[in-house]
Amino acid sequence: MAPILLNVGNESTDYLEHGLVHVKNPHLDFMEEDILYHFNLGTKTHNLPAMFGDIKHGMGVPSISIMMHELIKLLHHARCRDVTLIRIGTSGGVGLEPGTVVITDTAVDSFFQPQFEQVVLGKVIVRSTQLDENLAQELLQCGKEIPNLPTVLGNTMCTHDFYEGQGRLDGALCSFSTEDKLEYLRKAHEAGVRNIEMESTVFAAMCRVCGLKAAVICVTLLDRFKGDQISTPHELLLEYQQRPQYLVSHFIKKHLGLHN
Ligand code: R2B
Ligand code: URA
Repeated sequence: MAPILLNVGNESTDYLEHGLVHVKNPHLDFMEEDILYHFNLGTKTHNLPAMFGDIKHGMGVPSISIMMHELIKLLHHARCRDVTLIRIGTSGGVGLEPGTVVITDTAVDSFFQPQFEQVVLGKVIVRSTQLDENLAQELLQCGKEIPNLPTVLGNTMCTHDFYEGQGRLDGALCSFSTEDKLEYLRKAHEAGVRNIEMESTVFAAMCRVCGLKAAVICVTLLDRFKGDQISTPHELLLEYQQRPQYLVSHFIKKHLGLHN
């Protein structure tokens, strides 16, 4: 019989230093093969490190739009029903305490318009970025139910660049003054923008066209009125990044009736 190693309460965290993903199951080490039945993959039949070892998520509209095309086709082919998609991530805050979770009311472009422009065959197709209002309200309520999780509803501006495109003064190029930057952020704030990121408009537009209920939840890493550089300590950044995940897991548990 294979030895069973149970290391409860005194678990090694060496894996964290190597950046590896940890599975909390000592039995796995003694299995000759692990068949991932639902993915139709196995550790003997497939070279998983070669197939997936270099997977990284991209950033911005082109990356998420490619992913959304294939995800939506997957959901279609799999005949999934009543699907809800939630984009979670990080963002720069506009007049908010760092660490605030923003549930997107409307995803807007750099002109504060609720639309995404897709160039198709040399012509611009304009798509609405309206998200599901009831879902946003439900998520806001979930945020309120979690202690120490500052959550607000606001518009999210999606840009095509992290530096000049978000009015940063610290890029390799900068063609504007500090006052120009602050004026733009003030206008954004007046238009209801509470955070800035790089994927929400195309995500919202594609979900809407395909009839998918969708929401966007991003934590703010800094207040852009106060600066551009993300100098928050690493540990705190990690904690911030978990906040949208907490909120979504609370929402899922409520829906599954697992919440007490
Ligand atoms: C938020 O953070 C990333 C840029 O740092 C980008 O993917 C986004 O939307
Ligand atoms: N992600 C962004 O797109 N902007 C920020 O300022 C922080 C994270």
